[in-house]
Amino acid sequence: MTELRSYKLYINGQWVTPDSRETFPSYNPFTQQPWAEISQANDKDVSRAVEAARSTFEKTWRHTNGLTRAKMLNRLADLLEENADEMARLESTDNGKVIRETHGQMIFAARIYRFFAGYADKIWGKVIPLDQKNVFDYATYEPLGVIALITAWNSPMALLANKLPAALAAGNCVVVKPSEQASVTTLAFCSLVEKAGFPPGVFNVVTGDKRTGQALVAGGGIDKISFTGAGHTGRHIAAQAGKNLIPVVMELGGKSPNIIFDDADLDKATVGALAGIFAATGQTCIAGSRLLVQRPVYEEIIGRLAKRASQIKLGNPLDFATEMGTAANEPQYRAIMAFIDTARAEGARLVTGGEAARDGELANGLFIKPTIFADVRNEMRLAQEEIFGPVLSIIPFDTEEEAIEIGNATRFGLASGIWTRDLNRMHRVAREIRSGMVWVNTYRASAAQTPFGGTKESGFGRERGEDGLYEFLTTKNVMVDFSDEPRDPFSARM
Ligand code: TXE
Repeated sequence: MTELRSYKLYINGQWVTPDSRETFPSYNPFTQQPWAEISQANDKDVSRAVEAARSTFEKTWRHTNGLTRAKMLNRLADLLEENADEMARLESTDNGKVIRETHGQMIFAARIYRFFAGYADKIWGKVIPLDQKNVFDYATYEPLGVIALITAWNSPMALLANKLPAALAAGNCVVVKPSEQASVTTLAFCSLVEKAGFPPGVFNVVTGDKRTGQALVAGGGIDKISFTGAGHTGRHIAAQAGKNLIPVVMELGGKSPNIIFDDADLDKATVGALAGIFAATGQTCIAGSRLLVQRPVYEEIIGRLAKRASQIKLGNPLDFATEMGTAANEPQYRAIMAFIDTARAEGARLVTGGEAARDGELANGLFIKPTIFADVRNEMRLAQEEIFGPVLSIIPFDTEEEAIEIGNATRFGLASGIWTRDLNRMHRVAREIRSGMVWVNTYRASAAQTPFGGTKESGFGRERGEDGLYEFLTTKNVMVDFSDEPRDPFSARM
């Protein structure tokens, strides 16, 4: 057996042994063997990280000019690109996502760092004209201080890139808590942050299970939390943040409707539906997991999807030819398989997949065949719960109104897709759908410049785009009276 990679905590620019000396293994879901040893941070470690971030923020970082931050962020983007192969290999080994996706995510992450580098020296304030003469008023945007960034296992570096560059461009210090299921890339990233020139204490990483996250959220000393993960965890974190009166950004789950109308370009729509659910093995919050198809093209779309889904190549996530990887970890694998059983019990029609894949090189991995259920009713659990796996529910509809009604009949509101050639319909449906993001004749397309986030139980706050920057800034208003006369509130002449 190869030796495990071993990681300590990254606090104040140093690798630190955890107070408890406790460690835990990280498993490779392709082999189901441990491959890395991760440190379990307790509340003392978390306090040290928060104190380091606070002290750096107060003493130096908050006075750093924007151009300096921009240079560091651009350098970090360069380093991420230069190290994309290695970082992708580490991430695919840790969470089973195929390397063609993790590699693309590293390059896209670099793009986000560059986007926010551009903002770092352009955080303008504004001059506000008032009613009174001889009063000058201006507002400035200032960093909040210390930000806790808590991420999930499905795409650790991409999720971090949705938060970190904006937080740093705005002039904050951070403490990052990656998922205990996939911490390795966030830890490997520390050396890139260091090489990019960020001073010790600006970027800190504490690893561990949910106790570490709880210590970070409850321990005090932080000014905001940005969280990506499960809805039930988000509720705990938001409740605790409420007690401490600190703001939160919540990126939670989804059950996004992907709607194909009968006038759509069916070639494009088929590929979009397929990529919408089977990319990332369905383990993405924006998965187009509810496919709504208008009746005249319903059976045709099912046929096309079944054919394409059964051809998806499962295999070693580290092989660039592999198209779909494993479930990211054992609990997730079991949860997905349980949903497949539920779908059968609920009476949905299994079109393809519906079982584990174990042939040849797949034998030891957590593989699940791309799975499609048709004739799903929107009230079924299959259509209401976030499965977070390669399981598509297809629901038929007749009219545009019905598509909107079904599309919105969910407690989530993260993303949605519309496939049509009718311009008027496209605008009508985009307006009526309750989701933070709408794709038209495309799905799961990303850009650094556009705001990412959801409504309803999918969360609140935005990442990326200009909105993402302002999540990490606070507004200060300054009012200057430059008249020569005193404004005496007790004088009758006032
Ligand atoms: O999430 P968790 P997990 C969904 C998806 C998946 C489920 C579980 O449905 O099946 O979430 O994923 C930390 N206080 N998504 O286990 O448990 C935890 O240690 C503070 C949606 O990853 O929410 C980890 O670092 N922190 C999703 C992080 O929170 C706590 C992406 C996320 O863990 C904590 C991934 C607590 N009380 C999964 N409890 C999306 N929106 O993209 C846990 N943590």
